[in-house]
Amino acid sequence: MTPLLPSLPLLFATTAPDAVVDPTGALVAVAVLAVVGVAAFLLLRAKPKQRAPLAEEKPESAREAAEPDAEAKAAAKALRRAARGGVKVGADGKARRVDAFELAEEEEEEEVAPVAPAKPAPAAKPSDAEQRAYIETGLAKTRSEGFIARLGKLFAGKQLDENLLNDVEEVLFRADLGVKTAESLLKALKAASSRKELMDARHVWAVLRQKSLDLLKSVDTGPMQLRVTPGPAVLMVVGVNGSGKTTTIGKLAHRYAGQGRKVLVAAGDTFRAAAVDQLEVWCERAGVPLFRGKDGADPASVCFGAIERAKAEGFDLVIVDTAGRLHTNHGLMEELAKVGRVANKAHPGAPHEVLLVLDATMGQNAVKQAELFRESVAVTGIALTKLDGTAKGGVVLAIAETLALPVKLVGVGEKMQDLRDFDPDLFIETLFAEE
Ligand SMILES: Nc1nc2c(ncn2[C@@H]2O[C@H](COP(=O)(O)OP(=O)(O)O)[C@@H](O)[C@H]2O)c(=O)[nH]1
Ligand SMILES: [Mg+2]
Repeated sequence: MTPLLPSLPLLFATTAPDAVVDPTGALVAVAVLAVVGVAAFLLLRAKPKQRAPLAEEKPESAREAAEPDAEAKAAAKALRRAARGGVKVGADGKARRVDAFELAEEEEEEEVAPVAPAKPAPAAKPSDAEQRAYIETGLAKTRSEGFIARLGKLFAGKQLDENLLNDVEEVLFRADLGVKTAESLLKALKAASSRKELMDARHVWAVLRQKSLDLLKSVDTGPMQLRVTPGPAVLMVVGVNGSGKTTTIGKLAHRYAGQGRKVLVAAGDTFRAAAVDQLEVWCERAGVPLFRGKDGADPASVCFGAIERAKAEGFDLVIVDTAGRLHTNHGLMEELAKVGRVANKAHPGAPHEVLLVLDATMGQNAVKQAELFRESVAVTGIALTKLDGTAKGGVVLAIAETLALPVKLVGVGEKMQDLRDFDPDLFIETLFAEE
């Protein structure tokens, strides 16, 4: 037996040395661990209580993002805050606790704070560089994918000869320039090449540029005439659905209101309820009032009412939106003609401008639409929209040559400021700019 006894501690020493070698020490260690554990447990439980107001902020704001009803959410939040008080960061940057009463009072003050009425931001006149940048954006696709790109490839490093002229002819006739414009440009090139022995790319571009500019200047381009005495000036906006009438009206309202003019918009597209709502959004953005008739009202009566109000209240300008589609084209054209007649009855001389909105992406179809519209209303100018999204920028030339109508405005995007006065020199210079 005895030889076994000394070996017992040894045996335990290899498996659990401290606990068994010194049982008193082990007991002390267990007691210390227990005390530390209980203290830590108590501390952890106490922590959320101490930081209650801050700890609750987070889940609350997470809920805010998910809750759809903003007003109900704000009211509930105010109640919760008022009930428990909270923490505020003062001007000195230090946090301090505030009681429920103080917080509730502050919340109330915030709610009744007056809201400044929406005022249109002044529409600053764009600088030359800005104007250039916009037109470059508008013509980027025509230059990189349209007829300009195709012509560029043909001329690169070559002299103009009979073969090349045949290729040029094909490109011009396939472009959205219209037959008349393509013929005019080709004729100018042939005439120039017969006068000159050799014509390289530079000469060819110069001839095309000059001929195109002459075409555009053959119609009376320039800003719209919208200052009349006695006022208001009346601008009627027509065009097929989706061409960009409402958007253009919003942009124009913003522009003229920004120039300090008193603008009233008339919701004459009574055919679609959604059209009036869309126009209302644009008017709010532009900070101008909208004159709307009853649902399904006669567009001519809306136009009449708007002009009467404008006369009575001293407005400078009335912009009249119109429908773009009825059951038949004939019905639409009749309706537009009537709106024009009634405007004239309400205010002799009105409408002072009839702006036809054409979607540039429609190319030659836009020209056909214009031919139809001008049979019923005396179109005075074109707003060519969506130039930014198309390679069919050449349609500007077709409009001048085929319709002899001036392009007055170009739309180069969907934002408020994306509408520019048409500048023929800048347009042609940008279109035919050499790399
Ligand atoms: N990219 C681009 N989109 C435009 C332009 N003008 C209008 N649009 C868009 O064309 C669509 C139809 O415009 P809208 O004003 O409702 O046409 P309406 O039916 O003639 O009143 C909308 O999605 C507009 O944002 C423009 O100049 N450029
Ligand atoms: Mg519309």
